[in-house]
Amino acid sequence: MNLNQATFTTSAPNLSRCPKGSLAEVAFAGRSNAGKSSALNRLTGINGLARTSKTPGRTQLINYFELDEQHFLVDLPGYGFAKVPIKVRQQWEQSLGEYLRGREALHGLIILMDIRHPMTDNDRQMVEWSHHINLPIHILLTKADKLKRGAAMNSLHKVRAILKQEFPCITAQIFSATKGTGVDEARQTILQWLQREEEQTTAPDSISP
Ligand SMILES: Nc1nc2c(ncn2[C@@H]2O[C@H](COP(=O)(O)OP(=O)(O)OP(=O)(O)O)[C@@H](O)[C@H]2O)c(=O)[nH]1
Ligand SMILES: [Mg+2]
Repeated sequence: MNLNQATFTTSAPNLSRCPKGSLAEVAFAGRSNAGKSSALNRLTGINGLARTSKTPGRTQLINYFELDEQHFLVDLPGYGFAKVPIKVRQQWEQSLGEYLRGREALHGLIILMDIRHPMTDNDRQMVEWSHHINLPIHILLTKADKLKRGAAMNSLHKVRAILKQEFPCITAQIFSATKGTGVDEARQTILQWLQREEEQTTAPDSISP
């Protein structure tokens, strides 16, 4: 499987409108403006695949990108955008909750946080919620190019220290869509999650009588 085969499939307003035939998918979540769409473009190597914007809150739908008919990358709407009306926000939180809890094909969640201010209250809520439902999580500390190497590593160590204490299964790395920092590491995690289904479906053969 290759991430650079991604093509836009559909935009779904809620769980019931998400594609039916998905066996495995990896979703990207994070605050508005954290760099989800930029990361998707960088990781697939396809400029303009996911729309990026300087205006936070641009992506309001669950955007699906197909790798093949059964494997998808998913760009989720950003959270924590204060200017979104409360009703819209509540509706979105409900849709997001339904998606995270109810989507069997969801094999892992990439949570993106701006490396300059990671683990905001909203981020923590997202992490706690996803962790609670046993969803594998990998954190990308984005926009690492905005900090000097030492400061970026400092932020990574701080986040890792929190994770070690509270969420030992969750991993984190630095990332820059602009410079390409951390792309290989992130791709490895995503591909591993996407391929988990095949391992599970082939496993019973080896123990059959
Ligand atoms: N310097 C720098 N800027 C970045 C990076 N990633 C994203 N940006 C910028 O941050 C802004 C937001 O990026 P998006 O990828 O649209 O963010 P998003 O998380 O998809 O935002 P929403 O869809 O609104 O939730 C854009 O102006 C990007 O160019 C990065 O690695 N480095
Ligand atoms: Mg976006």
